[in-house]
Amino acid sequence: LHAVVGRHPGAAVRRDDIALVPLTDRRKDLSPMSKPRILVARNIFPEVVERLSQHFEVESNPQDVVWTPAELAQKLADKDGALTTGSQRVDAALLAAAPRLRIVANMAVGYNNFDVDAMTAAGVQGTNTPDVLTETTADFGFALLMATARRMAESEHYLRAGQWTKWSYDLFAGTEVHGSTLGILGMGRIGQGIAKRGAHGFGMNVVYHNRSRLTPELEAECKARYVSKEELLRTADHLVLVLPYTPASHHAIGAAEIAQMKPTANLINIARGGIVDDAALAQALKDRRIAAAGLDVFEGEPAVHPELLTVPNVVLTPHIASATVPTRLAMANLAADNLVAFFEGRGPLTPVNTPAGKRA
Ligand code: 8YV
Repeated sequence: LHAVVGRHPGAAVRRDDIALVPLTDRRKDLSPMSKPRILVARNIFPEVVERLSQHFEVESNPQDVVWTPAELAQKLADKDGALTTGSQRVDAALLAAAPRLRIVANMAVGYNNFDVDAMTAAGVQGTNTPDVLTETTADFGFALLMATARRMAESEHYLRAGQWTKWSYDLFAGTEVHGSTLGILGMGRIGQGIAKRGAHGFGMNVVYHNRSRLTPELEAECKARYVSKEELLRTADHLVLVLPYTPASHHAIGAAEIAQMKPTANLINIARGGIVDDAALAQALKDRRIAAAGLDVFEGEPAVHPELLTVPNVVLTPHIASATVPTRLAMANLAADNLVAFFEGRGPLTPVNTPAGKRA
């Protein structure tokens, strides 16, 4: 409850206008034409929050508290829009608790945190941040591939632990990158970026599998050949996962798929936790059924399967594939631009759904 003075804009303030009313009612009463209210659900660049404040009444989260779903619902009870990251779940229950909410702008290209059908049915617009992170994320995918193939994390730990006493012919001998076969599962923009790096930079033979085949022009640009998932698993020396996480891609790589891979192969996941069965992967790495893995994403992250923390032949990074300052800034700005464009009536820039109806 907040003490409120002057319930009618422009009216002279009288002592008996002072009332204790809930903050939401107060704002409604004070200015029916007030700016839309926006929640910025995680701490982001202050300059982007500042820019949003020029258009909206903003509640931000500078302490970067990771709100529970119930806390998030409570914060959204009086909001017209939200800027989220991949860690806030937007589902029917949340939407029911946020009757004014009209748009959720995700600061991520992936939007598996959205129940898109529930949003569409509720008339809530969703947006994401494609394109601005493509090359940065492809760079990281390739970096993780290299680090995994050439055992960079494992060998660094060994050196730091003071275990390096002499050269030996097979000390951390890894897998060849140049001239090898690069397999890509999921051939969207980021997959294509990785394919180009592999084909043009490292002379790799690129094969891919995707729900739909690329045009002949794009296949030529990427020097990539379309194969079945079985052939991809069987032939890749380095298998990179860059597909969206959906019910259909849950555990797309499990024990059965790993069993089809070469014992010398490396598996790289920069897509989403849950696409790989982490328990099955940890067991396979332990048993050396594949050579190594590079993982930027995990089932149930930020928790990591305890077995993955004990096996040496895995490179683990904390979901940082898009993490360069210019790219994260571009992502935050695009999410903000989506909110501004939407409330100015210009329509969202990068929508992920077409809501059935409109919320008032
Ligand atoms: C984000 C990502 O950092 O864009 C994505 O889909 O996975 C990352 O770039 C993460 O989702 C936080 O929003």
